[in-house]
Amino acid sequence: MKLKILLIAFFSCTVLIQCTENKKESPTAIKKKLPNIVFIYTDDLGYGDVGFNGPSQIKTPNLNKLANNGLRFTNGYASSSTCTPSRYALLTGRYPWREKEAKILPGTAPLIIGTNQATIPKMLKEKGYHTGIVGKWHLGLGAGNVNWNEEITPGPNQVGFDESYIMAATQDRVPTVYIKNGHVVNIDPNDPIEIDYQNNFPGQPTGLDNPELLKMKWYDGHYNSIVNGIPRIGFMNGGEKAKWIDEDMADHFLQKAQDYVKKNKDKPFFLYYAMQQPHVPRTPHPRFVGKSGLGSRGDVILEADWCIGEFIKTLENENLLENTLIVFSSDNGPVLNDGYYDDAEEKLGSHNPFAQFRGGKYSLFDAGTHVPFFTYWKGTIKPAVSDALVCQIDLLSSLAKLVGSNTNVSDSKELLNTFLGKSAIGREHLVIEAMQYTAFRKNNWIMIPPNDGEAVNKMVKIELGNSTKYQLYDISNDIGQKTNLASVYPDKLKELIQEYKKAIK
Ligand code: NG6
Ligand code: CA
Repeated sequence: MKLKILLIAFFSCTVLIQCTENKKESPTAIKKKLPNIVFIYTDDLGYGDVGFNGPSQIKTPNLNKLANNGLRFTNGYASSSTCTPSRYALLTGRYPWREKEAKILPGTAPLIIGTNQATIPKMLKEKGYHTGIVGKWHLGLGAGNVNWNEEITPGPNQVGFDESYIMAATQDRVPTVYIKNGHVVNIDPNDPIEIDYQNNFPGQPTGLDNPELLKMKWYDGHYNSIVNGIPRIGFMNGGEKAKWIDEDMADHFLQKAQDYVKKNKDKPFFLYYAMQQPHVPRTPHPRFVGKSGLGSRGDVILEADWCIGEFIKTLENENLLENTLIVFSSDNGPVLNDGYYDDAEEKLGSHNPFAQFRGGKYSLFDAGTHVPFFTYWKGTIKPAVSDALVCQIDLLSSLAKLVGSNTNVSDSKELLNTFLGKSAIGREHLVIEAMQYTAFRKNNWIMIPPNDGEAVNKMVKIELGNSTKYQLYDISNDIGQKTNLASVYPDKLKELIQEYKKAIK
């Protein structure tokens, strides 16, 4: 009997202690401890497109203000020189060349992130965060043969996002609709959506057959279904009421990002704001048309900068700026004509999106992956410039450290102090990917192993960095990768080859 009483007393105490402990973890307490985290991610923005990296003909005052009051990285990298692989690495912390499906995806591709895989939003969710994505997804949806008129799953909501408001792939690929938590917005059961990347639907005009219907002319690749006078990649039928208006997209995503912040400001939140600019088709809102003097590519960069300014105002007005870590970067380097005639080349003038780097989007050369990158956290990160080698792939482990999670993916290096400006030390080396070929940077050396890829993409006029010979560049003296030193420094070459082989194991 006595024992029974003792046992009951013991268990009651344990329950009581646990309750008090749980109380300590109340939402308000979590909020005090953990900062909000926002990624602002642009699409195809070059190192030289922004004012904070040096002279740019495009005025980016909002970005400059954040970068100059934050920590600007001069050696910040995307994992890849195209979108899907970079986004895959950003969210999962896993090198994209380890996943054969991590390549530019059509709008009908199945989800390429495993629902059991570690992701940043999943890791943060486990730590009490509310997680959201607004903007470009491009990591596949569903498990094949998606019915766009029903719930589309798995997608962002199955890999860690509590809320999602996305476009499926790219602005130039069908379906040209917004998808909210797995449902096409404004879907009309009487006008069902059908998507096909091989065959057109009977009677539907295309960019190839109906040039008279186009307000933007295609140069390469974009000659399938016409939406809003713009020819796209892939065929789409139905869904008239659900189609987005390209010129409103920036305002639309901005509004959704602002709404997300206002709705979730009382919990720690993670927002991945994946902007569509300056990817093609470049469709600035009329308020920005002609404002850059550089054609629509410049105009949409002005638009993106404005959106970021408005978004920051929301954080400010909600009194969140001092409790929010902002990370800004781009998914890959710049490109001028990426398949439409839009004056990006013709009106470039003296503007240089590529900065001093060689190559561009799609390239193993540095301009493919060496991107604008800064962190900003008012009152916590001191204004500074860091030369540390960092990559977007490192955010998973670094944020895990920040929030006290033990999530660990070996490709993702924990560099929290580097991202917060408390350490100048970055990663020792990095494997770079471009169209599924790889290169290796160690300190200031870049080694490109021989491959069978083409040297130049003639359509976009970009050198891809491929060669059947070994290439070795010392970017401390030759940032433009002009002189191949492979035969001058055979020992250095050997060293890099060995370490590269170890890294890709
Ligand atoms: C290419 C498209 C290009 C762009 C790119 C993906 C052609 C000729 N080019 O295939 O316009 O959509 O894919 O860009 O079709 S990314 O930034 O999403 O990786
Ligand atoms: Ca991109």
